[in-house]
Amino acid sequence: MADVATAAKPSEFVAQLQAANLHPLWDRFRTITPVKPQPKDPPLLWRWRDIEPFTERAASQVPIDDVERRALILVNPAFAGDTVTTSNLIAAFTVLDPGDRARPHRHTFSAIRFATRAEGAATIVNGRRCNMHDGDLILTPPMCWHGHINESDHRIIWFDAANIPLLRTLDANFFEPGDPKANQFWMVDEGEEKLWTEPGLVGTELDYPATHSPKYHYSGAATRRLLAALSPGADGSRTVRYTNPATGDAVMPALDCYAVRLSKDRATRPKRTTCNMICLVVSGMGRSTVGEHTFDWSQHDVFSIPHWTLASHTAKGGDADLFVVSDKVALERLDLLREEYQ
Ligand code: 1HN
Repeated sequence: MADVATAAKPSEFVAQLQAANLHPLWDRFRTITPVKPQPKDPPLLWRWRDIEPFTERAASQVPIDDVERRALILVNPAFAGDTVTTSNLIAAFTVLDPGDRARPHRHTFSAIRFATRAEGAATIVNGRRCNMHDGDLILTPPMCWHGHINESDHRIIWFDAANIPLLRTLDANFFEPGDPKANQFWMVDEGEEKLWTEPGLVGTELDYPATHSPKYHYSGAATRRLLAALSPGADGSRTVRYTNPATGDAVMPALDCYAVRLSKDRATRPKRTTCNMICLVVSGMGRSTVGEHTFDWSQHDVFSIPHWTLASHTAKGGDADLFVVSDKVALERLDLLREEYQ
């Protein structure tokens, strides 16, 4: 029995524990072990028509030589001012004027570009030139050197995504600048990218990293052909996963990409998953219900599907294509992926 006269009151006891760098588990067990995931963010839609004027201003006010990248990041205010789109992920739009070069660098986070209006731009990845065409996906895997160039006569815009917030949580980010004056960086052709353009054919003596896709450039035209060839599922949707051609796995260690085609007026079955997703509307129009929110979207709009939030999508007026970037492979590798249909 505690000596009632001398026992500290619970709050005093907790204060004394805290002063000794100890916490009681009993008063915070439910907080630190919630019965299900608790996303910080409600889903959010960013409309292209609201973003576009800022891309114009960024291009005219921010000289590319003064900055690492001229990108506008889509931020959810639920992260209290932190630069996060949804848990583990950020998305952005990059704008480059004719002649602009975004200098070479490399880093441990994984990133992608998806060409929305980027005809005439190129990303150089590890000495391979990847010319951007409509709907192309270009990977910049961990620690691969990359820089961007606009050699067209018009302003170009593409969609970016990266797992920077995940690497910040893990505090595992390393960054190395390249030499901004090294002209030879840009003087390359497609190089070894040609080794990875024929599906199902792999050179037996090739030396390539097993940790991410050895293919960096995925053609939009090929993606659209495959989407058209697939039979729609029961809910009218078709999904293509971008994969590492050497292993069949996700393209990068903690960033996973998908192309989805929705059939007109067919709602997908409401689903929730422990992974986080950011959806770019590639073409068409439609409506998504994500958690408590319903969004009407059209081309170049972006919306988030935070983890463990029910989502259903419907194309309106015709079919619609979405590009989806997610942390699904990260959850899979930790054996934390759970998916549920309503
Ligand atoms: C990024 O890493 C690059 O490395 C470009 O080329 C744009 C936008 C948001 C987050 C990371 C790049 C980006 C980005």
